Amino acid sequence: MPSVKRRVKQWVSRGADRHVRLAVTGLSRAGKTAFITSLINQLTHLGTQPNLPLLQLVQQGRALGARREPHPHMHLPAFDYENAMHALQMTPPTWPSPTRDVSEVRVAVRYRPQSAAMRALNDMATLYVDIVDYPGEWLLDLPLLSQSYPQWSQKQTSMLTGKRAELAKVWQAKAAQLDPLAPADEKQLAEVAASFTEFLHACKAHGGLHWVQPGRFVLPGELAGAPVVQFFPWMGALTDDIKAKADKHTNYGLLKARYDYYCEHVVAQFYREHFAKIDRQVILVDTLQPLNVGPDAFHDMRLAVEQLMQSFKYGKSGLLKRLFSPRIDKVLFAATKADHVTPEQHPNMVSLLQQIVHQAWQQAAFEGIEMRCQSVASVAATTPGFVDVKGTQHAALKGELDDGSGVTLYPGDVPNQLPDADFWQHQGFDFPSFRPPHVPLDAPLPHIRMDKALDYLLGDKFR
Ligand SMILES: Nc1nc2c(ncn2[C@@H]2O[C@H](COP(=O)(O)OP(=O)(O)OP(=O)(O)O)[C@@H](O)[C@H]2O)c(=O)[nH]1
Ligand SMILES: [Mg+2]
Repeated sequence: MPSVKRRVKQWVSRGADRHVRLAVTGLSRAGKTAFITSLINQLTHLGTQPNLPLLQLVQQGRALGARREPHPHMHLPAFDYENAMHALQMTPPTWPSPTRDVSEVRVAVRYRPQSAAMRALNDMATLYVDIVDYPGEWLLDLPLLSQSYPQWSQKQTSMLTGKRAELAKVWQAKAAQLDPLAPADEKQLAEVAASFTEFLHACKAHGGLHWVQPGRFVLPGELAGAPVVQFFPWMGALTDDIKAKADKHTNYGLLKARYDYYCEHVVAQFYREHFAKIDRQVILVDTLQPLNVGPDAFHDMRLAVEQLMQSFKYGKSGLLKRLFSPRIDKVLFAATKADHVTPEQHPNMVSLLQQIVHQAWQQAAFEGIEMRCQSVASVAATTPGFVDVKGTQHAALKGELDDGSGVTLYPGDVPNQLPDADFWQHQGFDFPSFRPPHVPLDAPLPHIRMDKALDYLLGDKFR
């Protein structure tokens, strides 16, 4: 090929290639690793055994194939797809291990362009999808950027009710020993901070309470053990005298200095470094687990989701706009683990999620961001069917429990709106955790509506 023609072709080909940075988040155990693993798995089977009938690219016969490629940001850990798949393909299969930090993976999807003009120049185009997994807890820290240390401390005090207040007693007793104006005792501060961090973990583990601040304390990643994650809210009285005299060599002053440092170098830094570069965002919400636990857990999940949404409320002169130029144009809220309930309950899952999300969404200025709610099972561990009870057919699920025993059950009705007292008293809801399905090595993972999610997130990029 003459060199000018070749260069034109190369140039056109580069023009046909696109990039999209897709971030996946959600509170811990929401299903992020399973979602990303399934997403990669489904895409890499596009060329051989497509399992995405609702993806328009597949319907139009334009999908050619996909493969994983080295991700571009070498300072970020790689999303561990191999290990996740290894866990799912073990005998017996197991769920991938929990993850604690941000990670990234790139998938290149080859397809035939849609427009005749593009096709005349190029028979193939590539969409590079960079997928980022980060803990939703990190987004819970956004309000810290507009609160001073005393204001944040006051807010924390007002949140200490019910179960949370009970769990807080140990660290509060330790903090009460501190003299705010005494020379900073780093050892003592570290001990109270450790006790405060244990309290945050206990809120999640024992209370089913997910709204925890600072979010990095429960998922510190590389910051574990650093002084920047060794502070706690000041619960004692704050007199003007303390505020005036507490320089950074005092207990109170050092706590305040660490808080300020955390806001600037951890929270703001996350928004500048990671959040600013996201094009599309998936927020995974496990709506079923809090229904299993009870009203406090459900209320708390709602609070946490509302808080997560604040990160998409840029406003004209909002805090986030001042930090960077946000570019997210689509957000998908997905209610995960839909295979835990029978298919006729899926619409209820979606309307429940919509209720959680919409109230907050409608009141806010989310200019230029499109939003959708849907339900999804990244890796379907059950098969739906019917059981005959005295001559009547009832919807049921078949699956394997963690111990390998097979069960057929009906876990309960999902409320289609925010559950009221009556729901908690009478209806109840109970589902076990299922073992992942046995999948042949070369087959794609079974899922529910991953294709619909992909079509919403990426469909318009396959032009
Ligand atoms: N049945 C079913 N269970 C799921 C599905 N996705 C996730 N789970 C369950 O939820 C657990 C948590 O899923 P992960 O994908 O590890 O969640 P995560 O958000 O990455 O969790 P962390 O890394 O701990 O923050 C899994 O171990 C499974 O038990 C699904 O599609 N179906
Ligand atoms: Mg994970």
